[in-house]
Amino acid sequence: MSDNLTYKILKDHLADGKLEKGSEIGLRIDQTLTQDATGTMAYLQLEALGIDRVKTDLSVSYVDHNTLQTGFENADDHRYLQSVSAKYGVWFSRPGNGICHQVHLERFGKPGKTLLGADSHTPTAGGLGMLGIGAGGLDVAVAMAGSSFYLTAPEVLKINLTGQLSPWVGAKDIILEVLRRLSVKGGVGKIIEYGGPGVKSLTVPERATITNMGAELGATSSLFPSDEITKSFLEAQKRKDAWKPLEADPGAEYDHEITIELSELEPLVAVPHSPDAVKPIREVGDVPVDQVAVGSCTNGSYRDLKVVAEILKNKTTHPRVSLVVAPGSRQTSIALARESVLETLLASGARLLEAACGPCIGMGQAPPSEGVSVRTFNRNFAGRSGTADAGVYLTGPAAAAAAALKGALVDPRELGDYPDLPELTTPAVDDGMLIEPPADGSQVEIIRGPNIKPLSLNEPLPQTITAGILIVVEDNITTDHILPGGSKVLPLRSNVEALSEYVFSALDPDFTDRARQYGSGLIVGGENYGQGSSREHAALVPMFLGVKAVLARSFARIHRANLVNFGILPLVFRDSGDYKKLSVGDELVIENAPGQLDNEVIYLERKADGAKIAARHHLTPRQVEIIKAGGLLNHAGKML
Ligand code: MIC
Ligand code: SF4
Repeated sequence: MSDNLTYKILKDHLADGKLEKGSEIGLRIDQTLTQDATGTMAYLQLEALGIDRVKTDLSVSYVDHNTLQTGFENADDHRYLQSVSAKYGVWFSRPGNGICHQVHLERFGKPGKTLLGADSHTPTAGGLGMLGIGAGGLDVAVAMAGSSFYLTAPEVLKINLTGQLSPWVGAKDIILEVLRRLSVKGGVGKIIEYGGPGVKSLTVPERATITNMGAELGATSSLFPSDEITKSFLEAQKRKDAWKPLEADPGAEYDHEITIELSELEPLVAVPHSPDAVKPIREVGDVPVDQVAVGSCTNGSYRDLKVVAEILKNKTTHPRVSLVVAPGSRQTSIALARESVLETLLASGARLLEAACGPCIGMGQAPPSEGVSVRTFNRNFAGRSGTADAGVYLTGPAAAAAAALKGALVDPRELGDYPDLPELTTPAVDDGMLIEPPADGSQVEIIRGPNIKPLSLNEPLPQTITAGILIVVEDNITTDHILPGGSKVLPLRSNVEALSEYVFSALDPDFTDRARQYGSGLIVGGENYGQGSSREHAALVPMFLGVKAVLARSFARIHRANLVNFGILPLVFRDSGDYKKLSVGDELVIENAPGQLDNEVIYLERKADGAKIAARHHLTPRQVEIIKAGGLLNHAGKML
């Protein structure tokens, strides 16, 4: 039988279940990655699982999110992560070494292997032909402990790339075009495979820009084939042994197929506040711009920053614009210095940041009030930049540089000839900031700061759930709404009680008080509830506040899995009109909750008038057991 690339890799890693679209399968995980914002919790969970050493081929712990050290908390967490990594056999990428996805692509990724990461942009590895999947920290901890990772066998969407990009149009415009066509929920339940002749014109970092932002489509993963271009990338990284060719069989079948003719694309932008609000820049300009930010796991490669430097060469940024540049990896920073690109950037007025997530997650560089920020990043959700009323526009690096120069959003083609960009043939490979774990970690002492609090566990599912509606929210609520990032909140990721003050804080400042008052609560959501990041804290902290169920029109994949992992029932309205009938304060009762889970549809009754709401749980038998146990940690503890 002829397989597509996705099913080839899935087949190779199938550990449990039947590889049939729509059914639950268990996958063998070769590699894992964590970052510091999700990692502290993930390693606390790993410790609780009681193993001696990770069972994967390779696991890496990165420090890239919480690098702004405004108090002891982040630095303490880094120390914890370094010690716990050594103890359990995990590589440690020190703060300053770069963003997990870019460093992993450069130093560790392998075509045909599986990577589970505690970060939603783990599919970046798909640029190498590696199946990267984002998940909650607990799922990653369980995979490090040697268990399979469970997911629904996906549909596969093929995106055929034909023709060649025009000057001034780049990889970012390709993925923005996909977002324009498919929307932020267009990828849910799917893996996206890129193919066609246009693939050959894209380097690995460009492919990684595209697979990275597949996360914004809600896709489970995105994949490019592994070819001669992949081979030269790995050779340049001094890792030629990691290469193997990999592509779909001739005549492979797909569930959906679309074609993008690259020569028809033009410079695009996602306007505030959603990555799928995509338009041609020429239709949006001239918006005055206050800040331009270049970098992130989407566009932090050498070439991305080189384009910006070439455009700004011998010029100074516009007086109203603050230009910040954060390379994606230390290797990139070193190459930029070596090739004098840094000199050009600094001479133009760029403010240089360390190789880390930085402004992308609101770790510094918040724009001014009502400011406009043009960013080469992947998310422009309201408030994520750290300024509640700022508007973030997402573009590729050439358009970002044009905005920095002109002080307004402009079509970069107005700048004239596209600069000549010779390929960097010798990257600055340097693993000096990667610490290999000792062969025997048993004597390593784990260092815990006072901000690291013990894990919170849920109770097993009770017979009867009585819960008050705490909030009713609209469609496409992101995990940034549920639990914000930023320099104030992120340092609390290992302190659930302190974090609980911030749940839904931007949408409803009384949420936490109400949750405490009710003791047992329920959240009502619209479509695609929980899109965006993989942060399991968006389930864990509501669980801590007594949330028992989320009743929504539909869910984003990772968040739904996180709810299950923490014993919160993810319920979908059977009759979506019922959404309108519910309000804050309504008390709902689920009688015989464990028993009802045996049925496809379960019923909630409103106490005040006896009105019945029907909901589907879509839980697999394995997930029902997890919910009954009060979460995956309780359940996995029993299984391991
Ligand atoms: C993000 O881009 O939102 C993050 C911060 O990288 C998150 C992870 C987190 O919240 O720690 C993600 O995308 O998963
Ligand atoms: Fe970091 Fe931003 Fe990428 Fe998330 S999206 S991993 S915060 S650079």
